[in-house]
Amino acid sequence: MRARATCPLDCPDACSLLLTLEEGRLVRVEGDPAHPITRGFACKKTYRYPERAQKRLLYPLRRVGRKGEGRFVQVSWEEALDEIAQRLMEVLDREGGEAVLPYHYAGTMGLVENQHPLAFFRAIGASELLETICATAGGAAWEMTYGARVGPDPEEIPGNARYILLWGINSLATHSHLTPFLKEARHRGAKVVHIDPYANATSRFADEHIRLRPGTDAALAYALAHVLFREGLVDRAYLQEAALGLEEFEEAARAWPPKRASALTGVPEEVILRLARELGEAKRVFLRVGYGMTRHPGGGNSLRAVVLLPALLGSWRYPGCGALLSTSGAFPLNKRFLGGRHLLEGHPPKGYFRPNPKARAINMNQLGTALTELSPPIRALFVFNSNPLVVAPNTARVKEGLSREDLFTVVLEQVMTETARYADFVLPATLFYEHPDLYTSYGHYYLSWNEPLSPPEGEARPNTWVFRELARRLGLEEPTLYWTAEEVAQSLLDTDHPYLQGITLERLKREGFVRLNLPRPFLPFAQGPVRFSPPPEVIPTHPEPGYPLILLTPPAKSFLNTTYGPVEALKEAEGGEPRLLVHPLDAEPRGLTEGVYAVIRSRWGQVVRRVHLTEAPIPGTVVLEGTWWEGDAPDGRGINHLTSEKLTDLGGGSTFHATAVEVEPIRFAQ
Ligand SMILES: Nc1nc2c(c(=O)[nH]1)N[C@H]1C(S)=C(S)[C@@H](COP(=O)(O)OP(=O)(O)OC[C@H]3O[C@@H](n4cnc5c(=O)[nH]c(N)nc54)[C@H](O)[C@@H]3O)O[C@H]1N2
Ligand SMILES: Nc1nc2c(c(=O)[nH]1)N[C@H]1C(S)=C(S)[C@@H](COP(=O)(O)OP(=O)(O)OC[C@H]3O[C@@H](n4cnc5c(=O)[nH]c(N)nc54)[C@H](O)[C@@H]3O)O[C@H]1N2
Ligand code: SF4
Ligand SMILES: [Mo]
Repeated sequence: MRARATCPLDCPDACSLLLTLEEGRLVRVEGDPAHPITRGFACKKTYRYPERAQKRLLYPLRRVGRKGEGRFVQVSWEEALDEIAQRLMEVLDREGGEAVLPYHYAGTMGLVENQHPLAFFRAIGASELLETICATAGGAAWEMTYGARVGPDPEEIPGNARYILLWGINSLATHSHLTPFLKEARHRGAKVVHIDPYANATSRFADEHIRLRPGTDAALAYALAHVLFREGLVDRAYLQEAALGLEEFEEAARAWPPKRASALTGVPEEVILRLARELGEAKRVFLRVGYGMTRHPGGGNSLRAVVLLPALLGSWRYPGCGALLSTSGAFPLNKRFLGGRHLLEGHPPKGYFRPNPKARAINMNQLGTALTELSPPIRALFVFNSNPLVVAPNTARVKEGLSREDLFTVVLEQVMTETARYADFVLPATLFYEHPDLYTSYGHYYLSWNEPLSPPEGEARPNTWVFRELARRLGLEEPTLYWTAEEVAQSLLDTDHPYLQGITLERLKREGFVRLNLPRPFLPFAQGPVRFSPPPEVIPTHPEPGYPLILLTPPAKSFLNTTYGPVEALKEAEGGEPRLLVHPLDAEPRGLTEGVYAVIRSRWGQVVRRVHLTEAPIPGTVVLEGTWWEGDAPDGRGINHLTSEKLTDLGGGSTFHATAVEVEPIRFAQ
C-alpha cells in the first residue's frame, strides 16, 4: 500500500510524504510530487524513518529497577492505566492539581496529539507548562513588531526578491524545502547572503557569508539602519504610511555608526557599509530569520532589530519580500476548545476534580529547578512528545529531579529514550501514520490532514486515547476530553475567517493538503503597521570570567532534535560522535589539536568531546552541532549538561547558544 501522510516532525517544511506500508509496517518514505512545497523530495532524515520505526516500543512497561537504570517488565494496558489513575488520585486528593505537571513539546506537530492531551490536565487543575523551549522569544519579538506571525509566501520569492538574507538560520539543514525557491531566485538574479557566527551548509550555498559574534545581531542591524538613514536609502513613503515610532528608532540607530558596531560584532566596517548599500539599492529583500539568534539573553531584542530592516527598505510592498520568521499566524483556527483552553476561562466546576484557571505556570526551560526546588512540589509528572532529559537545559538538575523516589513519572513514548528510562510507567505511542491528525506549518501556507493508514502495531496507542482512558477512570465529565480527533478538527475549523473559507474536514480528507485562501500576491504588511518603538536594545552575549568562549549548539542536518537519535546511519552521517568545532586561533593557545578529546566546562557542568579544528566559527566561538543522545557521547553526557536555565529578554525563551565555556585537552595521568 502506498498513501499520503504529512511528516509530523518539528520542522517548518511540514512535508507531504508518500508512504509505502507492507503488512502495516513502514518500508519506504518518498516526497510527494503533488505538494507545491515538498516538490517530490523528503529529507535525508525522514527517508530513514522506517529504521527508526523498527526501534519502537510496542507494550506498556512498568519499572522494576532503579530510576534511570532502564529495567522494566511488560504489563497490560488495564494494569498500567488502573495503577496510574490510582496514583494520580492519591496525589490529587492529598496535594491538589498543582502537584501534577505535564511536560510535552513537539515530537508530533499534529494539533490533536500535540495539544489535546492538555484538556485532561486542565480538567484536573494541573500546573500549566509554558511551552517556551523553542519559539516564544522570537514569537514575542515578532508580535511586538508586526503582530500576526506571517510573512512573505515562499512560493512568491523567485522572480520578485532581488536580495536574500538568511540571518541566524542554517536553512539548508533545517528548512531544506526553502532551497529550491532560493535557487530559482538566484537563477533570476538575486544575491544570497548568510549571516551566522559559523560557516555551515547555508554559508557554502550563499554568495557571501558574514560572520558575526553570537548575540550581537542588534548592533549589526542598527549599523545597517544607520547607513540606510544617513545615505537616504530608506523608503520614506512606505515609512510615512506604515511606521509607528520611527523617530525614536532613528535616534537609536544614530548611536551605531558602522565603526562602533564593527568593534562589537566582529564584522568589518567596510562589509557593513557595502551590505547596507546593496540592500538599499535592491529594496526587494527577502529576509529569512531563524530562531538561532533568539537563543540568547538579548535574543528577542536582536530579532526585533533585524526584522525591522525590510520595513526600512519598503520591501513589504513587493511580493515574496519582507521578513519571515514563521507562517504559523496565518492559520486562523478556532483553538478555544483545543486542549481544553476554555477550562482556563473559569468554567463552572463540575465533579470532584476541578479545573483551576489560576494554576501556577512552570517555564519548561526550568524543569530542573521545578522538579528539585518548587514548593509545594511536583509529585506526578507526565511526559509526552518530548525528551527532556536530553533537550532541556541543565541536565544535571533535570536528572536530579527525575531521580526523586517521591516523584511518580509516566512517559508516553515511541522509543526507549533516556528520559523514559526514569519513568515508573512507559506507555507505547502510535506513529504518525497510525493516528488521525490535523497539521499546520511554520514554513508555508498549507493545512493538511492525516488519515490513519494502518492499525497501531503491537499495543501502541495515541496520546489522546491514554488521557481519555485516565479521564474515565477519574470520573471526569468534561465533554471535550472525550472528543475524537475528527471532533477536535471540526471544532478547529469552525470559524468564519476568510483564510479558511471552503476548507472543511471532508475536503482535507479528500485532498490531503489544502492551501489557505490567502490573497495572491500575499502582501501582509504592505501598509504596515510596523512598530519601531520602543527601539530594540542591544544586549550582547558575553563570555564570563574563567569561561572565555561562547558555545553554540545548533541543530544537525541529519537529526531532528533527538528524534532520529536511534538511527545508526544518521549518526554515521554526522561523523559517528558529536564533535566540537574549534577555530585554530582558539585551539593553539589551549594546546588543542585535531582529533583529541577535550573537556568543555561551563558554570553548570562539563562534558568530553572530540575536537575538530576548522575555520568555520568566528574566533571566540565554538560549535557543537546536534542534540545527540547521551549514550552517543564519549562520556555519556548530553550537551545540555553545559547549558543554563537562564531565560531570554522577551517570551521566557531558552538561551542554548549563549553558554560561556572553557575548553582544555584531557591530560591523561602518566
Ligand atoms: N535537520 C534539522 N532540521 C531541523 C531541526 C533539527 O534538529 N535538525 N530542528 C527543528 C527545530 S525544532 C527548529 S526550532 C528549527 C531550528 O530553527 P533555527 O534555530 O532557526 O535553527 P537553524 O536553522 O539551525 O539556525 C540556527 C543558526 O543560528 C545560528 N546562531 C546562533 N546564535 C546566533 C546569533 O547570535 N546570531 C546569528 N545571526 N546566528 C546565530 C547558529 O549558528 C545556526 O547556524 O529547525 C527545525 N529543523
Ligand atoms: N542544546 C540545545 N538544546 C536544545 C536545542 C538546541 O538547539 N540546543 N533545541 C531546542 C529546540 S528548538 C527544541 S524544539 C527542543 C525539542 O525538544 P523535543 O520536542 O523534546 O524534541 P525531541 O528531542 O525530538 O523529542 C520528541 C520526542 O517525542 C516523541 N514522540 C513523537 N511523536 C510522538 C507521539 O505522537 N506521542 C508521544 N507520546 N511521543 C511522541 C519522540 O519519540 C521523541 O522522543 O529541544 C531544544 N533543546
Ligand atoms: S523533517 Fe522536515 S524536511 Fe524532513 S520530511 Fe519532515 S517536514 Fe520534510
Ligand atoms: Mo525548535
